[in-house]
Amino acid sequence: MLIRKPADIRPSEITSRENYLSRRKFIQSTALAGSSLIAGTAAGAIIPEERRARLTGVETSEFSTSEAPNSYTDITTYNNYYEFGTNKDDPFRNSQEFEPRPWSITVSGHADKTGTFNLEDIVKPHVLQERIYRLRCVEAWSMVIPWVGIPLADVVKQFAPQSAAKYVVFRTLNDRARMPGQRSRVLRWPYIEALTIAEAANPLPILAVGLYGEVLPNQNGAPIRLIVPWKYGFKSIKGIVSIDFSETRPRTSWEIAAPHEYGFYANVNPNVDHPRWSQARERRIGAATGGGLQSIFGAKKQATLMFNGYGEQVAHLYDGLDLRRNF
Ligand SMILES: Nc1nc2c(c(=O)[nH]1)N[C@H]1C(S)=C(S)[C@@H](COP(=O)(O)O)O[C@H]1N2
Ligand SMILES: [Mo]
Repeated sequence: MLIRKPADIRPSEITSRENYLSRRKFIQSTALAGSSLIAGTAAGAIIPEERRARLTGVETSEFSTSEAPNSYTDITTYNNYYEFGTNKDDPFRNSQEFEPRPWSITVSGHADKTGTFNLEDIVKPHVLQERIYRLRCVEAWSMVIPWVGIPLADVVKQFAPQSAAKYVVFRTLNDRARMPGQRSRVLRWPYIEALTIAEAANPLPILAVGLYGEVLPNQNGAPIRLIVPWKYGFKSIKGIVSIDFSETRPRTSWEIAAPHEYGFYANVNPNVDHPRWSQARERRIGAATGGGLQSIFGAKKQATLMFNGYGEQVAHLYDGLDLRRNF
């Protein structure tokens, strides 16, 4: 009998999406029953280097949606990652040679702990969590994605920001030899994104290191990327190499590219249209079309929710702010 390491066995080989969902329910119910076998250990997260290796000690989260996740194929072949090209299948096709290890992150600015840290040392103190989140792209499509990651708020705390730190600024790797899409001037490189310190302290944002219980694929932003579920997808920056605690608000990538179309806040808002299209509805990638005429014209669109449905957790962050002006 051929015996393989767990890391060599892809979940797609051993489980269908339906099995994945029922296995999740099982994990949730046993976690509720107080099993410490499945819950993450205090020893902390370890991210294997091998592609598609399974992550261990992953806890579930109260913040996960119960909506059915998109398929692994949808999530890993329909991507925006302009560092690897601008077509939806370019990141999948052009990122396979990318080596996301070794990886370090430089932390700078108004914080007690700054310097350059190995990825492992940043992630190790934390317990991995699965967060099944809706992702709403500014292009009016959406997916449901089972990320694995660590709360951004905990990572921010780890570096002890000072009172002068008003924004947390993230940058992607800038290396046109490794990221062929950077030879094009479609965006100013490196990709840059930022959150206010209050947004970064909210429990929802995570730094994702995994997908579907496995190590994060390159096209989804390996080895580490931000996820901010109430904002348009472009805030969720991939391939992060630096975190800066800044007193001033930077101009972010899409703001620089088209300031009248993309603002700093980028909160999902069905009431504020993009200048060139409506944001009221969205197309769920991979949604069943039901056949007939609908399958010819594509899946029916569904209503977009204010703050992508996460208003209960985040609306208070914008009290008194005119969201039409601060788009
Ligand atoms: N560095 C970088 N991060 C990025 C992008 C990008 O082009 N470069 N695209 C953004 C956009 S527009 C979206 S919708 C999400 C897509 O994430 P996914 O491909 O993992 O679904 O990544 C975001 N993060
Ligand atoms: Mo996007």
